[in-house]
Amino acid sequence: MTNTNLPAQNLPTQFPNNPTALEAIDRFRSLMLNYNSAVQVVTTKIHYLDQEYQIQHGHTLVDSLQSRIKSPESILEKVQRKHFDFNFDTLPKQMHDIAGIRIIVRFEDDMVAMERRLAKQPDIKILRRKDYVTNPKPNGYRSLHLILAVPVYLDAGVAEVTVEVQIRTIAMNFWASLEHELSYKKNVQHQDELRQELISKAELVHQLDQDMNAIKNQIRAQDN
Ligand code: 0O2
Repeated sequence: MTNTNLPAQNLPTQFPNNPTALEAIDRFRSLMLNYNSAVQVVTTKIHYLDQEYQIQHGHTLVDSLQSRIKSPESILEKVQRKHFDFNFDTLPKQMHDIAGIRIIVRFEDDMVAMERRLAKQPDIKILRRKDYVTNPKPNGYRSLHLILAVPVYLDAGVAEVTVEVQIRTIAMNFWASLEHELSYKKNVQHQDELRQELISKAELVHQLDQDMNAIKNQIRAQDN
């Protein structure tokens, strides 16, 4: 997870005497603290929901969980790319993936079960849902993205903080991690051919997910 403490040695020498800059740093730190708190709240809920599911069904829902807070550089890059205003009041309303949690499950059915359980939480609102499983991206990317609003209790009151939750199978995550590597690496030889290969492998991954889900259902049907 990103450390939001700014290294003191990188600050210009006039910073200690510049109240506006110091206030901006404090506001940025407070904002990042809200996102950190929201990630902790949602992560704790997911662990609890997973343990409850295990008691009910005898096996877990979550294979693994990852979380991150976007780095200041990455926030700035997105602000510029999407032409957002860079202002502490509007930023949280425009950028919803500053805090991100990725839930990796084994089967497509487990994605549905996890989404249902999250949606039932009375203190969580689902603001937006992007279903890249039913409607994959042209490059083959599959995942379910939810933008959640969660309450964070502060001295000054309750802040509603957004967290992007991505729910994927292990196979979808395996594919996405390699595609991400290809997208971010410069000067890769045969990039276009590799992209085409990944598009066809995405279909194999999808077929594998469906087959494994069906086999799992047959195995578990014998328990009843
Ligand atoms: P990182 O390193 O994961 O933080 P929007 O927020 O809706 O205005 P955006 O940002 O395109 O537009 O949102 P979207 O489509 O929900 O995707 C955001 C995140 O999903 C990305 O975050 C990736 O984590 C993941 N993602 C989306 N598309 C792809 C894809 O084609 N390939 C892979 N590997 N991942 C994808 P970041 O900030 O780009 O990166």
